[in-house]
Amino acid sequence: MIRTAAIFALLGSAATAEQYYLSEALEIAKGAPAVIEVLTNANAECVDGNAGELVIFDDRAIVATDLDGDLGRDDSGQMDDWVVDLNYASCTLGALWAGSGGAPISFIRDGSESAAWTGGSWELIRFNEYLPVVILIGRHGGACDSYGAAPCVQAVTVSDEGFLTVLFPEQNDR
Ligand SMILES: [Ca+2]
Repeated sequence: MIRTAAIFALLGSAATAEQYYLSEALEIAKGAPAVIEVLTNANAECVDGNAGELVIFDDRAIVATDLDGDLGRDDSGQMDDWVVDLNYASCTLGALWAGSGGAPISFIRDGSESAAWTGGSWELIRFNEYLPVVILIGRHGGACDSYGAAPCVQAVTVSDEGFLTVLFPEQNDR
């Protein structure tokens, strides 16, 4: 039994390694104009930079989720908030955006409202059921006024107020 589970685990990780390109990527989120815009712009960046075309090499590049806490779904039944993480995409002739601080990660609310930060990873947490989720983004240490690989994390909330994050963290006055 243990051996069977291990084999399935291997198959699971292999399935995410399949590459695909812009046309297939657009199919994943065709009801979300802001996702289409982010992907189309990334492809244009590859073309304009003579770096080929956009290639996505991991399913974590385009994820449907709930960011604003409304648990909304689009016409096809998918969650209507999205994350497009270019850490899992590249240009066919080489990455243009991957640096020591990661790549642009776009967060899209209800398919249409988007904001992006450059980072290496992201995660969602929820303080409690009455609050929207909190997006945690692993940023370049420079964004925390430290060295590049220092653990630097930014928190963002998504709600009717838009994308909110602390602008002046050094101010502790009430
Ligand atoms: Ca939503």
